[in-house]
This record gives sequence, C-alpha cells and structure tokens, in this order.
Amino acid sequence: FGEGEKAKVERMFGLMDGFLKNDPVSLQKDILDHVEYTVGRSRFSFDDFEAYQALSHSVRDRLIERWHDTQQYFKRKDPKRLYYLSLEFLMGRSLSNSVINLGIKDQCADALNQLGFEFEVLAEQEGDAALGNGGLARLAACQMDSLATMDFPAWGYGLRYQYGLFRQVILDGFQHEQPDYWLNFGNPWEIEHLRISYAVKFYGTVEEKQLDGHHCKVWVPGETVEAVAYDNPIPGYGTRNTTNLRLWAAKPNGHYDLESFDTGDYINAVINRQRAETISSILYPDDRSYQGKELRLKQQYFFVSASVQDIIRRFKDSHRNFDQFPEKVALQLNDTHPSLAIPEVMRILVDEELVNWHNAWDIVRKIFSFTVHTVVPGGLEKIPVDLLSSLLPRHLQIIYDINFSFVEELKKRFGLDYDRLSRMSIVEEGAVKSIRMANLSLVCCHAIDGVSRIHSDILKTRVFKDFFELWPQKFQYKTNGVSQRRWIVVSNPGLCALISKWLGTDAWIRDIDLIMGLRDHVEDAELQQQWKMVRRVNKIRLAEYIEAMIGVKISPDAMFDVQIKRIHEYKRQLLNILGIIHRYDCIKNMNKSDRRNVVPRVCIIGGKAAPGYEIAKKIIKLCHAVGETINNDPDIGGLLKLVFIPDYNVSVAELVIPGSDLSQHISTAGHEASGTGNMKLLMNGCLLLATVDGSTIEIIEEIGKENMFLFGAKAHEVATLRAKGQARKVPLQFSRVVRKIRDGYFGSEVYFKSLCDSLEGSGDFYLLGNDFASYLEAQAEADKAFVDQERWTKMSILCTAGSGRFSSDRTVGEYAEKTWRIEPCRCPF
Ligand code: GP0
Repeated sequence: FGEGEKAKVERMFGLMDGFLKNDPVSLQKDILDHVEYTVGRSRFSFDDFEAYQALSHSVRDRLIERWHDTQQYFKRKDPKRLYYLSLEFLMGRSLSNSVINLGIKDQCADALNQLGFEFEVLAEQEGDAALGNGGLARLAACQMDSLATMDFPAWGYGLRYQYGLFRQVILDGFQHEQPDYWLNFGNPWEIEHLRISYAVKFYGTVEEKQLDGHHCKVWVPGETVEAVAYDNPIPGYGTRNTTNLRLWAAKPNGHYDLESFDTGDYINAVINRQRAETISSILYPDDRSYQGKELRLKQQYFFVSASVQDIIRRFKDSHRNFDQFPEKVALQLNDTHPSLAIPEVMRILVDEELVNWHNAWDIVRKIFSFTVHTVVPGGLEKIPVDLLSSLLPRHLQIIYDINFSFVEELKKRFGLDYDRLSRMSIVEEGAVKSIRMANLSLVCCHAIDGVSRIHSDILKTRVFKDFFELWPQKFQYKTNGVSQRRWIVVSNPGLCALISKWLGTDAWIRDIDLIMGLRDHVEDAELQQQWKMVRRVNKIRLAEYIEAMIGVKISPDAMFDVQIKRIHEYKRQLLNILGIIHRYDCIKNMNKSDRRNVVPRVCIIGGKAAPGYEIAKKIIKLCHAVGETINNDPDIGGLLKLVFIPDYNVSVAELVIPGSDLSQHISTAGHEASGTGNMKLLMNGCLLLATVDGSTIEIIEEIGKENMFLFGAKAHEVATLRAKGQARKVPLQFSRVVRKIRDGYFGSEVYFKSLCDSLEGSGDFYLLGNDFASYLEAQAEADKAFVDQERWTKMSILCTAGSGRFSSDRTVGEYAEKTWRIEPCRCPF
C-alpha cells in the first residue's frame, strides 16, 4: 500500500469493529435496523413478512462477510477453480438453509422470540426461487451446497429469470399455468453488481481483418445486449467458505450509436432496445424436450458468453498468458444447454486474445467436461444451422472447423465408413441441417458423465455407442446425490436431532458415511419408538397441510404413499392411478369382515406437466377425477384416499418427503437416467416401491432388496417386450381397470379416450399392462409389511442408515478428484 492507502485501510479496520456478531442481542439490533432502514417500516410496527425481510437482510450481511473473505482467500491462493454452468438452478427457499449452514439458527430463533416472532412462521413467508424444471435443476442446487461445504473453489453460473417455473393452479381437475413473477416480493438473497457487466453480441457478420500483424476474423454484431451480474452467496456448512452462484440478467446495452436514433422515432428506438430484457425474462417450462426456439438459443448463448468473459477476465487478472489456463480452470456443462461455451471459449481465445487455433483447441479439450441427464435420443438438442448462422455466425464457423478436423480424424481411424461418419458428425444433414449439441460436447469434452451406472451403460452401448468405441476413456459416471443439509437438516429437524442423538454426534452432516452407524441401533426398541414418533409428527404436519390446501381430511394412521415428480409418461403416474382404481374396486367388493384387514392408504400424487404436454395434462385430470370418486364415496370411508398436491415445488417437497411412508419410483426400466427423489425419500426413512431402474439399482445394493418393494420388467427385457406388441400378455385386472375409464366411470369419456388408447395393445409403449400384475404384488407386499409396525420401522431406519452413498458430497467428491481435478481451499478464519 502507498502511504495514503495505508491510512485508509487502518481507518477501515478501526471502524469495522470485527465481524458481525451472532448472539441474540446483536441479531436483534441488526433485524430492527433493517426493519427501519432497509424495509422502511417502523420498528414499533412491522408484520411477519417485514420481519422475514429484515431477518433475511441480517443473514445476508453475514453471508456477504464470509463471501468476501472466501473470495479474497481464493484470489490470494489462486487454486484451480471449477465453474459449473447450468441453465437451471432450483434453489427453493434460502432462509433456513442459510442460518443452518451459518450455524446461527438457534440464535436467530431466540432473537425473534424476544421480538414476538417465530422463526418457522417467518420462514414460511419466503417464496421459492424456482429457476428450473426438475431433477436436473435441483441436482445443480444440491451440488452447489456440497461444493461450498467441501471447501471447493467453485462457482455456479446461470440465468436470472424474472419468471420462474409456472405456478400450477388446478381448476376443476385441470392444470392451469400461472406466471411466477417471483421478484415482485424482492429477493434479499442476491447482490446486484451493476458494475460487473459484459456486452453480449448477436447476429451480424464476420469480417476478415489484419490485427497486430495477425490475420483474424472480426465479428461485427447486429445487436448487443448487456449482461449484469447478480450474486447469490452459497454458504458451506461447518466452514466459513461461502461460494457464489452468479446469475446474469439482460439489460439494454448503454452504447447508443446516434444513427439508430436518427430516424426521429425516439420512442420506438428505445422500446426496441428495451426488448433486450426479454432474454432473461422467462424459464422454458419444457422438461427434456427440445423446442428449437430462437429465444431459447439466445438465452443459452447470453448466459454462456457472459460467464466465459467473466472467467477469462478473472484469469487474466492474475496471469499474463493462457499457458496455465487448463491448470487453473475447469468448466462443467450441466447437460448440453451450455455447450455453446465451447465455441465461445475458442472465439475469445482465437479472435480476441490472438491465441493460435491449435493452442486454443488444446486448451478447450482440457477444460470442458459434461454430464448427460437423459437416455431418450429425442431429448438431445439440435440447433438448426439456419438459426445459428443468423444468430451466431462466427460460432457456426468455429463449429464447422472443429467438425472438419474431427471428421478427418474419424476417417483416419475408421476409413470411409460413411454411415458412421454421418452418425458421428457434429453436423446433421437432412431436411433441416442442424448442429448436434451432444456430439459437439462429446468431441470437445475430456469427460462425459452419466448420472447413474445403468445410465452410463446405456450411453456406452446405445445412445453414444460410436463415441464410446472411439474414446472409451472419456466415458464415466457419477451417480447423482442430494444434500443431506437440505433434505434432512433443513426439512426434517426432528429426524435430524434423532440421528445425531443416536450417533452421539452431528458430524454426519458433513461426513455422511457416519450415518450407517444407525444400523447398530436398529434393534433398539427405544430408537424404534422415537423414530416412529418423529415420523408421526411429520405425517400430522403433512395431513394439516393437505387439509388446508385441498380440504381433504386424512388420518396419520394410514399409510402415506407418495409419488412426487414431473408428470411424464415414462414415469408412469398412470400405473399408480390404475393401481388405485384397482384397489378401490377390490375394497368395494369386500364384505365387512374382509375390510377390517385392509391397510388404510392415503395416495398422494404431485407434479407439474409441461404446458404443451397433452397426455401429461390428461393424467392430472384423471387423477382428480378418480380422487373425486373415491374421496366422496362414504362406503370406502378412511380405507382409501387419493389426493393431488397442487404446485409441487422444492418447499412442498420439504414438507411431503419427511411425512411419507412409502414412495413410488416406477419408471419403465431403462428410462429414468437416475432419479433423485428416491434418494431424498430414502434419507428420510421412507420405503421405496420401485422398478429396477436408474439409481434405484444402486440403492438396492446399499440397503438390500428385502428392505424395498421391487417389481416390473428389467431394462434388458424392455426391447423384446415392446417388439411383441399385441402379443404381450396383459392381466385381466388391467383390462378391467382401463375399461372402467373408457366407460366413463370417472366422467369425461371422450377426453380420456387417448389416454386409454395409449394403454392398450401396441399403444402401451411404456409397458404398464406388462408390469401391472407384479406392481400389484409389490403393493400387497407393502401392505403386509406395514401391518407389522415394528418391522416397518426397522426397514425405515435401515433406509436412512443406507442412504450415505447418495449424498451429493460423494458425487461432488468424485467429480473433484476424477474429472475436475480440484482441491479444497478452506478459508482460515
Ligand atoms: C433429465 F434430460 N432430467 C433431463 C431433463 O431435461 N431434465 C431433468 O430433470 C433429470 C432426469 O430425468 C433424472 O433421472 C435425473 O436424476 C436428473 O435429471 C438429474 O440428473 C430425474 O431425477
């Protein structure tokens, strides 16, 4: 420091008075200050929402402190960093998660109590940050939590949508979509950095120029938009480390060339500029179906370009040239959505930083890795060349150049095998010439990960078979995981305390393998008793919520059987509903004494359908129609209920999961890449009724099939079964149930016709008919087990005890070691 600087720094330290304090009185002062100076209310009169805002701002102050320390430390240490690029992050609520990770939950609760507020009530004031669709997006959120907790120098990058995933409203049993303008209520969890912004270009032409004696391509854009950074601190648990999720918002670019205003149409010129903001305005609600829309492509490039510019700027702050880039930077692509980052890095290095093509290519091949999340080839992104050439002309050239070398390499290796060349080429010829984003990623990334073992096998033997033959070493898998902080500590405090009590430590919150220590106590009647009590309290809480939301009264003595996930044909919510109709029929046909042996069930289904996915919407309607019939049938009484929980999201999941006895993961084998809901439920001691698919296969290895209810065709049988078509055997009960729907027993015969058609004969692509009998058997097994409450409770304890492998800490640890090659960098305070 110079003399003047030094005096300034000393003065700052003098004024700082140390870090913010976390005792209840200090917290109270901070909260009241924020009520008055941030929220702008009088400290003598503020309501729950205002208290929530003030509390959040107080927590945010503490996050910022740690965030600064962590970033300072990273800067000084200059470790290799990971940048996690994802178009979607499903963060849900932040308050509870933050205070728990900061270790100040009790102090906050005390502070609030004395002010006349209750922490839990304030936490309910927060809306969800729903900047994602489903599993893929929540996985990104869990991995951010693990990265911070494990002290990895990692940042997330994404888009700050103004409208999150639509809110699902049910009217007369039909799904309606309502916009989620979530920022209306303010967002205390983000820090706006108006000075951190980058220009992102679109359209225009590519010109050849001489620059500093280099021959280079210069992209002259037709439109420029500004990307502004919004930082969302991600606190680790049990560490001071606080990392960052940087989300970009689109703003009109400030450099107005006078020409565009010369037309005299001042108002329209400004309005046109203002349209830039639409780029980050809305999240596409389609789960794994590629739409080919220009706005979506703009979103992808916008967020990727800003992120790459930011990463390169940060690297250049402390390095003179790019030699060390691969030792300092790893970029992870969450699916192919961010894969334009590849040509973007090439473009900036070659066109702007004047690195020669070969060196740039060498760098690119070392820094990128990507994760695949699907098995359905139809889910893979393809960008029409026409679209790309108009929107990103320079990137198209770069992709062509990469493809040219790649095809040459293929010819050398395999000769002129044209079928193979056309399958593997990044460019797909045909009616609509397009760029295959998966192939681009496969060519340019050094590692390609599946999300479970079976998924990886399917990628290697089917979806990306050709690429596996070429580069077997690139193919790996990291079975997904979920954060025990979010899914036990935050959402199930009762179980959390019980686990810590019986393990004699809460160290499992950072070191999940310890959780298997519960196995040593599984026979202990006292633990069983307490376990049952905790679960019962959670069930009561869930029952109250259901009654408040949809007016159906349910008993906590019944078995709570849940299926919560996006609605998809392959996930087979329909199989569940058919099973319920069958159960209803059976009960109706029983005499009084037989009915006494029926295990009372509450079937709970929740999930959103993509707005344009007709069949999925019909499934929701059918669920309501069946529920209506059953729930209002006095003859059935408490033996069976079917409820649809509207607007399933992260915070609803936090309520449902701890209160579930049985959960269904019943995709047609070979279709669910991994599944992560199964892991969350498993952790919470919920038993699984499942097909042998995705990560369930690995769960079986951990807890044993005797502690689960498995059924259905295996993945390797599916193709043969499908080929049989009409000739497949279908049980009588199945046809009878479908008949009932066809005959209008649940109303709307015409509306449900296409659903029924999708179930019969060769229409039954997802093999519901084939799996129905074994599904019913598995359900009967579950009933039998539930009658023996001691046995059930033991199984439940073993589920939690066996869930350690499914922590995202394990997943992230594997990525860090094998793919990203990053080390922890713990901020020492
Ligand atoms: C997969 F392709 N997933 C996609 C997609 O577009 N969105 C999405 O959420 C899911 C998979 O279906 C999964 O099996 C997987 O576990 C998850 O991504 C995370 O890898 C559902 O849980």
